[in-house]
Amino acid sequence: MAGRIQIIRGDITKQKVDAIVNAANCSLLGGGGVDGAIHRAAGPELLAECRGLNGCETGKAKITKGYKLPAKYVIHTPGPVWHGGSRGEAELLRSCYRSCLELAAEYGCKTVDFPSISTGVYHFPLEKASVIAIDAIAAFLAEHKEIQRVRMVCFDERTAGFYETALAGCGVET
Ligand code: AR6
Repeated sequence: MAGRIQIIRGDITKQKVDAIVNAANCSLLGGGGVDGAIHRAAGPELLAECRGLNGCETGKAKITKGYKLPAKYVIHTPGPVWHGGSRGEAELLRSCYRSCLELAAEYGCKTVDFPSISTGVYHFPLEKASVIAIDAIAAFLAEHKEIQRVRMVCFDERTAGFYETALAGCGVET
C-alpha cells in the first residue's frame, strides 16, 4: 500500500486535490516557472485575490481559492533564494513546507500537492532541498493524521529521482 507521502511526475496545475502549493515570490503577484503556470491556469481572479494579500515573507504561506484550477485552494509560499547555505536557507525551506501544511490543516484539506520549492530559479540544491522537504512533511504528518496524502509533483525525471531517494532514506513510516 502506498504511504501518505508520494512522489509523482506531472504538472501541478492539472491535479484535482484539496490544495496545491505555489512556489511564489514575496510579492505574491506572479512570476515565471510553476508560479506563472498556476496563474495562467487559474485565471485572472487568482491575481486579483493575491493583490489583496499584501505579499508574504519567505518561509511563510498564504492561501487563496483555486478559481479555474481543479484544486480547491492554492497555498502560496515564497521559498528562500540559495546564497550558499549560510543565510538560513535550510530552516526557511523547512518553514515553507510546515507553514503550507499548517494552513492546509486549518482549511480542512486532506490532500495536498507540492512542487519542488526553491529548486528552479532560486537555485536551492536539489539533493539538500529534497531531504529537507521530505523530512518536514513526514514530521508534520506524524502529528496530523487528518491529512491523508501529500505528494511532491515533480516536473522532470531528475527532480523526481531526488525526492524518491529522499523518501526512501527518510526512515519514517508514513
Ligand atoms: N508543475 C510542477 N512543477 C513545475 C511546473 C508545473 N507546472 N512548472 C515548473 N515546475 P521555480 P523557485 C518546477 O523556478 O525555484 C517564480 O518566478 C520546476 O521545474 O518555478 O521556487 C516565482 O515567482 C522546478 O523543479 O520556483 C519566484 O520568483 C520547481 O517547479 C521564483 O520563480 C520550482 O521551480 C521561485 O523560484
